[in-house]
Amino acid sequence: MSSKHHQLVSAGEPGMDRRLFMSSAIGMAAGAAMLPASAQDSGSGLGPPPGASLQMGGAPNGPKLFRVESDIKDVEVDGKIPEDLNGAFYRVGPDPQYPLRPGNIPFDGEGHVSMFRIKNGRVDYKTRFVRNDRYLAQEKAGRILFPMYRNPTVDDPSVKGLSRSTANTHIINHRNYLLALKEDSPPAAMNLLTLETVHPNYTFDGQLKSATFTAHPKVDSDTGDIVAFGYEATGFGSNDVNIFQITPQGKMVWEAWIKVPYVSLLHDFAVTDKHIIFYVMPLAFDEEQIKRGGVHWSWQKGKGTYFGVMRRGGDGKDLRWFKGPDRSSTHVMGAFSDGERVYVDVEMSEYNPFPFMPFADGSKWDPVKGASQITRLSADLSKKSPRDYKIEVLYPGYFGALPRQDDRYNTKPYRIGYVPCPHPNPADRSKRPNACWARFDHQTRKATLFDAGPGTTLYEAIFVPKNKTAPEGVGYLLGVATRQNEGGRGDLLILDAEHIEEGPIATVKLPIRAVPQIHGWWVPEDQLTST
Ligand code: V55
Ligand code: FE
Repeated sequence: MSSKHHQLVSAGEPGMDRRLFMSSAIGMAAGAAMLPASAQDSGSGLGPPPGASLQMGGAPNGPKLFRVESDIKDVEVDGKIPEDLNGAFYRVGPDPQYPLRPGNIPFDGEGHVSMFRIKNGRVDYKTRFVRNDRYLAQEKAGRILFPMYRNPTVDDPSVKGLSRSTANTHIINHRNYLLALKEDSPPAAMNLLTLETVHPNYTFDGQLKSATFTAHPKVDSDTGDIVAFGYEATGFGSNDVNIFQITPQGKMVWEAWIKVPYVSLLHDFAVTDKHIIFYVMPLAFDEEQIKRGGVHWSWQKGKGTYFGVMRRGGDGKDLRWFKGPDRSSTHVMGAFSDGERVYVDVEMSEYNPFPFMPFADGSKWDPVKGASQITRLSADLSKKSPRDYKIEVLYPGYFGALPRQDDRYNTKPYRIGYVPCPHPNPADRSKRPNACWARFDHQTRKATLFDAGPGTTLYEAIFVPKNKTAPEGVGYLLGVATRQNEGGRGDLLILDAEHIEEGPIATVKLPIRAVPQIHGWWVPEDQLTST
């Protein structure tokens, strides 16, 4: 870990680390591009700027930590909750249990889960930390025992062998559990209604062979099976990837093993009706940096990218890698196969989208190169010898990360996607990053925009179908807004997903700020009450 990077993320100076974190969040740099540092404060997919006093506890001279677990019955609502919107909106994000150590990164905060339980026009709000091995050990010790992101070599000796999971990245439901996910470990299983942690290391009744489980499983559009993977699957730093499919009843019905060309942040993947697609990019495992006490990854310029395609249901031996130039892609919006062609829509930047992730060559982060755009990657499998994959920016002028789709279309051709973004107008873009949600229609290649207005930043939005059989994109768009001028207070916004430009149908007004979010998930009423 270079001393330079230590300076970048200093937990002792909340103003400093929060500012850098907030200027970037999840590859959100787009909005912050070409700005003075002061203006960059307000850009983020993870929340409001540090100036909004409560965000991540990041107020200058304010508390360093948030950690407030809430139970609020019948939260105030402006407007009217749609009658057909019944279920629960879950979110998870890092909320450090103790201040992050110097040199550590915001991805290492402990997972705090929030739930908006929506029923018959009313909303209850509940939040709980994931009480897994790490959380409980640190609670008992009264201090941090896992001081560095995905670096077990510097752990306190008392926790050797315990799961290091923060469970802070994504949350899904499976059988009667809510699974809190961190890609370096098995899931933590929670009770869907009480948010109690019931299995801190859930291995699907011992069926999970991989040491890890991705934060981005896909739901098969036809069967409802979960298709997922684990990387570094046979141990820390290993190049093995285990891919598997689990039925809604919890039975693992397929698994395969592959190797990656080099060990990288394999954060998401794509699944179609026929294919599994991985994307290996130069945010790569850095053994020397780990030995020096630093984080797991560094941006390693020149390693190139690999777009890997294999058939579903096989043994993985047919896997082919298509090579490409250095790029970064963290999240998939949607993917589909058309005969022997595969298409994967991703957020893509020229390089490292995270300013807090170190560069192996010591270079300084450039927000322009780190800015993501929705980009279509494709490869033609009918070609005999592996060649380059194709790269096409779908909506030039629009920047943003954390794309989502109607999740019923995870493995099928799809038409509509959503992404948090700054206003595409360049002047507004520089002033109000993450003030908007964009809705993209791939059939017309048109974008529509919800502009939340000055002083508001938006987290990732999720799509909720109006009912089980509603056509694609017919339903609601849900997500949390942070009101910077109200101490970082949180509002849940509910929009008509077909007309997001009309603004919220209902606004659920929290009296405090919402817990941070990386990703969110919707569980419909029938799946909640059948448990
Ligand atoms: C991401 C988030 C993580 C992580 C790796 O792009 C990738 C998101 C919150 O933690 O460990
Ligand atoms: Fe993610």
